[in-house]
Amino acid sequence: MTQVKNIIVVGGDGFCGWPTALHLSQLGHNITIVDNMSRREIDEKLGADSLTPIASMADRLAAWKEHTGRTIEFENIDVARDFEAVTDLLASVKPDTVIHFGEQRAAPYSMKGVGEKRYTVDNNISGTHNLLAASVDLGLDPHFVHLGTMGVYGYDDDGLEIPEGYLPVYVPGDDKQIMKRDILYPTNPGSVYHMTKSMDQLLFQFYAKNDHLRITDLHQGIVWGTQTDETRLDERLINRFDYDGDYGTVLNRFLMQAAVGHPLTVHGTGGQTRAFIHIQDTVKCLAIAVENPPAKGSKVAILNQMTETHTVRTLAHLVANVSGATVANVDNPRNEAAENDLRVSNKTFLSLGLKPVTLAEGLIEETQQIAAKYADRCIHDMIPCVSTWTDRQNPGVVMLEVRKAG
Ligand code: NAD
Ligand code: USQ
Repeated sequence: MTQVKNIIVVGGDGFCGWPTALHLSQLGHNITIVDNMSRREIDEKLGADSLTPIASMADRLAAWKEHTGRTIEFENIDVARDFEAVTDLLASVKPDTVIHFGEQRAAPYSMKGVGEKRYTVDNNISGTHNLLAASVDLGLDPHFVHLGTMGVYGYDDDGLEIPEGYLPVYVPGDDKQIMKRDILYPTNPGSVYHMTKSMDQLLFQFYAKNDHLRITDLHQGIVWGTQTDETRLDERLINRFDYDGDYGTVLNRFLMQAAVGHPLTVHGTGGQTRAFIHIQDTVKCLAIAVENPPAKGSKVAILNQMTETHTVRTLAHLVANVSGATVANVDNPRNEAAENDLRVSNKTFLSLGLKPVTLAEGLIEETQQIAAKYADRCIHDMIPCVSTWTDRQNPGVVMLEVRKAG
């Protein structure tokens, strides 16, 4: 490590934020976690819970101190709603780096209803903007590292390798000369949640241009796995494991479904190709990003944070092979292409030294063992994906609307 940094980890109680905070603390940095615990509250409201028993923040931090002697600070702040607290925090910590994980991150949750759509937009856009605006107002110059998503690119399936954020375009000028411009890759989000990540991109573009903030936007693929080197140290440090129809992501859902004897719920044909990364690589990528801020005055650095692509049906068959689970093709509750190809450039992380952990049986087994160990905590009613993208997919809603109109 070159230099000890003061790092604020917004969303540091969450699935990616918690192991990242531990890893950066282990590397010697001074960490302040900021979280409003909204994720735990949403679970309560949904009647869901992490499959793994996650300790309270106080117990997590005490366990970390016991094992490493290191202190991680914690501030319970809603970065979207409490601008004064955000300002006070930035003024007192004077961070070298602000890592921003603190958004509502489930696509199905963001499509549940008008309340969830509005909450997702208000929370995600205001949170991002408050952090940027407060930094500028205080005259601070932290490096912003934001967790964006591969989903902003969309799944057009035209064979093009998805570049890292920018697309070179060549346009004829008035005098017939061809002019080159690097534009943000045209976004094509597939849910209200993914749309907020597209909107975040414009906030970053503006603040990098106008205020010369140094910003890295990590377009991350679907994260799978549970444990990292640091969370394995003690059960009180265990990471969360979402499996419910709103927050569970596909591979972890399949691993958990196999552990509890539920058929693997492949949406449609399972021909959807998506980008994936293991949680251990997520924390490594964050450490690399923290050490490599863009130069002041340069455009937003956009890095594709993924290590491999797979179709949903390939994953289902892989999990079925190692576990003996059955595969069920269910109606797709989402409005998405049934089949797509996906080629993605991730050359920056590879050039900065990332050695990807790819889908290996060992890792799958570890995650499966975790799922099996806590299988008795599974709330079976929470497994189906019931959030639909359009009224068409949910005739009950249409009928309700018709009745209201009548
Ligand atoms: P998570 O829901 O587990 O964690 C997010 C955390 O942010 C939660 O602890 C929540 O309480 C907190 N939070 C939300 N709004 C807040 C607010 N207004 N103020 C303070 N704290 C707030 O999600 P995650 O899986 O850890 O994802 C973290 C980030 O990474 C998200 O921005 C997500 O979009 C992105 N990402 C996640 C994945 C994935 O597969 N999990 C993939 C790509 C990108
Ligand atoms: N799917 C199934 N069966 C299931 C669950 C999902 O077939 O039981 C399918 C979905 O229809 C979709 C694909 O699997 O085609 C991925 O779904 P997902 O829930 O694993 O991932 P997604 O909704 O895209 O969101 C997750 C995270 C989000 C992050 C995103 C990265 O929740 O925060 O931004 O992955 S990416 O997908 O690369 O945009």
